[in-house]
Amino acid sequence: TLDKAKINGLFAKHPKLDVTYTYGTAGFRTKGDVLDSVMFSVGLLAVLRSKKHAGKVIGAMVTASHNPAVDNGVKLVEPMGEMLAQSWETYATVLANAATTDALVAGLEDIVKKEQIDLAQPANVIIARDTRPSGTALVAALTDGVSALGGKITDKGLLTTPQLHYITRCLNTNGAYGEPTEEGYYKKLADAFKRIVTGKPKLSPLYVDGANGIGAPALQKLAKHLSSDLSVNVVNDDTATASKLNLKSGADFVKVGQKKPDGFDLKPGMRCASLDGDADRIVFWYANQEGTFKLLDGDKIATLAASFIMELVKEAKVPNINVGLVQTAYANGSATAYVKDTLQVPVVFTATGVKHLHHAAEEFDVGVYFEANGHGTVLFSPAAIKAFHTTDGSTDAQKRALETLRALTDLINQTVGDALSDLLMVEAILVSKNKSFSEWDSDYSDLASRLEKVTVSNRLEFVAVKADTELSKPEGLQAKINQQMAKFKHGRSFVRPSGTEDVVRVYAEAATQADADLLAAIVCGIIF
Ligand code: 16G
Ligand code: ZN
Repeated sequence: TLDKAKINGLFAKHPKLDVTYTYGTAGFRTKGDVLDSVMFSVGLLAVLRSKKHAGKVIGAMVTASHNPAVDNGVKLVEPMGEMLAQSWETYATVLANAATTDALVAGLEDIVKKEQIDLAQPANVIIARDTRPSGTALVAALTDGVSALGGKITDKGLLTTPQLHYITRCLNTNGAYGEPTEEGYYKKLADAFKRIVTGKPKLSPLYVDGANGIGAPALQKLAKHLSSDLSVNVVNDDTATASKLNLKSGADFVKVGQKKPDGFDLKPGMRCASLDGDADRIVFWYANQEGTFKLLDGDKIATLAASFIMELVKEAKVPNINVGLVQTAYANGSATAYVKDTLQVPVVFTATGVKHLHHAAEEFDVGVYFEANGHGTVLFSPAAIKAFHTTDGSTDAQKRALETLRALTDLINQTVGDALSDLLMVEAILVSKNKSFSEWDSDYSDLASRLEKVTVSNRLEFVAVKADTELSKPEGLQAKINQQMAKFKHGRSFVRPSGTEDVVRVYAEAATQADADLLAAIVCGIIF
């Protein structure tokens, strides 16, 4: 049974504020100073989740990703490194909103009963945080929650989100996935990268915007393992000045604003990339010969990866490997057309949020998934990994393709989208194909797009359906949006309530930037 006195004693240190919390697309996320009680409740839930998995390690990551430095949040990681099972999100929300010990204990008992949890099982939790100042106290609050139910918690300190996912999986697979340490992570990635690029001509240096977050020191450490094989310069690496986190920098700033971050003197031909605050997103960018800023977003990364892997699979002559791509409504229409028509790879659409894409990608032998915002990875099925290891190549070309595929399965983070792993994947592909950014960019040209947000009185009145491409509510609104879309060449627009902010998002694309801007403005006007 639950030790109510102990729970009561520790809960008293983390009183619930008069705030309603929701476990959303990326866990709990709000201002760092209202999260103390939430962290405590997440600690409790993590213990139950671990017990449900017979004591396997559950990860807890304290981060607010690309949001400002004053924000924070937390998300739970399943034993194999995926995001928390969706069916448990409601439990998280219930516990976070319990204001009294009685309500909290009732909530816990309800979960124990519904999930038939054996409380005698052990519980193990690991926790890490990004560089936000509120992180330390929040880790302490979550630790109290774990202790309140007698669980064991290990603080892994400062890590990127994907590093915590990686370590969680390592710990639950007896090292089969790699060494369960930050060093082990760098070693695994660096070794796999070398297996692909060694002996091939090098590319010019890559300038990486670290968003003044945890990704900056992490990339510097990774680069040490790669000395001569990768030339990177980390810019925006000031993690000591908290307020600078994601400020006029980072993947989100660059993608949404379609402009370069602070700290760069962009010259034609320079190769650049931007990470986000917890290093699970990356976008690439450069200036063309005219000096114009050009973005290579998640869609471009996905198409680059899909086409490279398709080629390798053909060359390696591994039978019955189906390659598929997963996108969201935010994918540029040109990207989708290119994948379907030119690469001839099937495309599946899911709702926004990594967990949806991740699960859809698991249906393929090689499932490439990326959100346009730069969050994504490539998943290899166990059957595919086995086939790459057991197929004997008869020609040199076939052997090389097989070895590259094997290396890619080690290089690409299998748990979650990972900016550092994706950075190395893109570099490995560009080195292998001897491709410049502008050559990569010329695979297809993006339709112009615009992303806006609108503050409405109640965003929950907006219900998105069909993988976020249409609104079912408020009634009649979708028909009005359709009417407007039809007026523009290549016009497409959709509206969805944000899962992370109290706003409604509006996306529009069209043949020209002026049209995309106008369509977005019109749709904003309709919903406001
Ligand atoms: C979260 C999601 C991201 C999604 C974004 C949408 C994860 C790890 N992150 O950041 O995938 O693109 O939310 O935000 O799932 P929105 O709902 O506010 O538009
Ligand atoms: Zn992030």
